Amino acid sequence: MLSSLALVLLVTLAASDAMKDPESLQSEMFPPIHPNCTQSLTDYILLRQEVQLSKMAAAEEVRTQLTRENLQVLTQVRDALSQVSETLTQRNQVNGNSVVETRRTCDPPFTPVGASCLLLSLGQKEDWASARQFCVGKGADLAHFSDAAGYAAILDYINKINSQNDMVDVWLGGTDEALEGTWLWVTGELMPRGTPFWGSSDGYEAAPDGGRSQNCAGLYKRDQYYMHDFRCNGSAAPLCQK
Ligand SMILES: [Ca+2]
Repeated sequence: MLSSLALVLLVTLAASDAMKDPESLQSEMFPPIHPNCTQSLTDYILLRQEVQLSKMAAAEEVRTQLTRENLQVLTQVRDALSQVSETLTQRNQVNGNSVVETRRTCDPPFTPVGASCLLLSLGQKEDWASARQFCVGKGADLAHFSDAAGYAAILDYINKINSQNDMVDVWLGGTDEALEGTWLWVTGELMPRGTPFWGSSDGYEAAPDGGRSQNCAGLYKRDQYYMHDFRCNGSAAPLCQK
């Protein structure tokens, strides 16, 4: 008897849940913010958006504050650097030194490139020794560089001079004539090796790869002016530097 009563009670409760009206379901899913307030769903969503917007505004304020602080730090760094520069200038003046110009002035037809003056004689095609002689006659020598920045500056200059994109290779002041495999600049310094300086022949073996038959360094137009070892009696345009 007792178990029958419990069964009836359970069935009644289940039926009352299933028959809940949509409004009471909605108020369960989106309860009003205030118990005495009967908000519509739209009001509730608007209120949520308002809260979200005020959070975003607070975050924006934090970001603005950070930007202001960064600007302050950068201004301090700039002021400190100008102060150091001013002090150095004053010291140089006290010691009677003139401030060294970083940019060279070059007599035409040489062009200032970084700390040196360059001349690419594009219409002139001769062997390596003659090209070197041509540069020496101009008070210069065939060009050399020690790092990627120097190489990039030279490439930039060559591409400006060769704006017509002529298929002209360019001689550099580098050779392994004295000792096969030991590449030296005309200054006696070791030439840089590997990338990004030396190219490869038709995408195969990396230059320099010509052995005893190729002992002079140049920039190979067909390989985007990467460095290659050429036969010294080949023809290319002299790139002079002083
Ligand atoms: Ca060689």
